[in-house]
Amino acid sequence: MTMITNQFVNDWVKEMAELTKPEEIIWIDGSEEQLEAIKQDALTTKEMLELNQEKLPGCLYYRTKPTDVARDEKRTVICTRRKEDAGPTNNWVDPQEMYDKMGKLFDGSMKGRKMYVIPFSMGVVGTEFSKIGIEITDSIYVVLSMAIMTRVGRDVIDALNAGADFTKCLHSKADINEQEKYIAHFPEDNTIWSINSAYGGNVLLGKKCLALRIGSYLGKQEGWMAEHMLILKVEKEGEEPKYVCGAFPSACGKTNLAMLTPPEYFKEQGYKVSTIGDDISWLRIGEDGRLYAVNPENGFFGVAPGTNMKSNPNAMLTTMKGTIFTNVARNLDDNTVWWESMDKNPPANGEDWLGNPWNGPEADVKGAHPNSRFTAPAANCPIIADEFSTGEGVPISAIIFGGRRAKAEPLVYQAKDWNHGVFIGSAMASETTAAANGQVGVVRHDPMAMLPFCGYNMAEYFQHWIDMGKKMTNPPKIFHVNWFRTDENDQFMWPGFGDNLRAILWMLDRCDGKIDAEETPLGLAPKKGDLDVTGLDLSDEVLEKLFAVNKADWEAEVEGIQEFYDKFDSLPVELTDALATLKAEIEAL
Ligand code: OXD
Ligand code: MN
Repeated sequence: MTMITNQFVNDWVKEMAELTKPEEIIWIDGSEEQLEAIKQDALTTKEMLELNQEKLPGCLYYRTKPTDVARDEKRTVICTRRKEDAGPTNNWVDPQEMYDKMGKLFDGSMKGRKMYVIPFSMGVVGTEFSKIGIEITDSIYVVLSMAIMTRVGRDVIDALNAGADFTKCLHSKADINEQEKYIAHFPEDNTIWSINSAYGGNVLLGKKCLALRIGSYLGKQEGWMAEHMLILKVEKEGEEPKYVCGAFPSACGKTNLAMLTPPEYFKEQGYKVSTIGDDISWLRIGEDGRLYAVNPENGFFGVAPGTNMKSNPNAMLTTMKGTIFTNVARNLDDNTVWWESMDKNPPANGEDWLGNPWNGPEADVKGAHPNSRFTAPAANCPIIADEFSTGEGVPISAIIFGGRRAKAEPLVYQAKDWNHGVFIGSAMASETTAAANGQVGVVRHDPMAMLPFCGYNMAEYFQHWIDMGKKMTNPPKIFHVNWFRTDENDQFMWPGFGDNLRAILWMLDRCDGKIDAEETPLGLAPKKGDLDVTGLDLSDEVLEKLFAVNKADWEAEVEGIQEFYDKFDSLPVELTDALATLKAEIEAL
């Protein structure tokens, strides 16, 4: 029974049902009873398994096909009428060609299955930032995950009935045939089609597809920004809270940074950190000329391996209830989950992510897939900030760009101004991770950590950044960080995790104009003594190496940036000028 009186919605759902031919149509209103009944269906068919309900109440286990464990960038396409509107960094297909091709795959793909219609909102319904979508799917995993990751409920339906515009999202797992897997975006039609995958990043269409690819396109049209950024709140007792955004490529520690625990030394001084978002920011300019951010999501889709009570206790506690675990290992003794480095006690009576018997202490294969995930409600996070649930934007003091770089990139430096910061973001590179299919550990250019997520031509995206800067009277300061620099023995030199707060506090002091900085060819670096390293076992020599700007490394970097820039027909002159300046300064070293 439809609860929707919006004729556009009903017509579209009818059309999609005629195409996919499901046995039954179920409208999702987000009520607990409805989600519980659907969950029971998934348990009956064994699509999902229930975990130990005493230790992990409300938690479920889910496994994807071994060929379907990460985002598939080769099969992700942007379908604009003109190829140049998708730009040189996106896969492009003509929209009609893609509709025809995928239409054939969707034809009858839900025969004998239930079709779920999920009205959802990214952002709090009724706020300036909210955007509504409707995802049609034949996967219960998608229904239950969307109920965690987005806002699903009566108020979304009311907004649609009041005439709200919406993004049309169609998903079918079909036969999960990787040869016919496509994740297609039609920004000019506000439409997303995804078929033959059941991995979160390809099928939870509110996240990467709507909130970033379609979102970035809408942002360009409407004068706001959709970014691959966490949002963090830093408070010191008796002082105004400060807010920071950070863009890092997938699986480079955004969730850890977003939930960081301050070292004792800083706690004693009254510092407190809380989380607003761990993956996506939507940013708008406020009347006061500052940049305001919200997290449009409602949950965390985090990488499990490496998460533990030391590296990220807040994430561990977040996943203790109402969470879906995907492709992790199972402990068959107590029906709980395990992943690499969760603790030092892998289960002997276990099952790996492929479902094979797995004796953890003796196994020579991993128990969990490196890109195994938890899907957890943000409300579970012990340090979630109040501002998360109001959905009102928070004023951003600093934007951090960062990558995973063994060499070249110093621990932290500041851009000289907004445009220089845009240059630094555009020139970002990082080692690839297991979050996307393909080789791991290869350095690739990933501007603003948006390479896989920008829904239009990146040259125009850079221009949009420059234009946004012009509209702000008080823009955030921009910084670059690298927590991952290694020494001659390939050992990390910086402790990372909670100690990253030290770099953030230096940034905030810079934002407040409390301290000076040192000019380097890359930007503005901390003056000796300004980065508080009290209590760290870090020699002056190592500290120097963390900040070193090596001429040969940077000659190669400049060449790499030039090569990346050469992909574009034209780029904003602010960026090509900044590259020329950098080149000259490196040559002068
Ligand atoms: C993610 C990703 O899942 O970036 O957040 O892949
Ligand atoms: Mn991400």
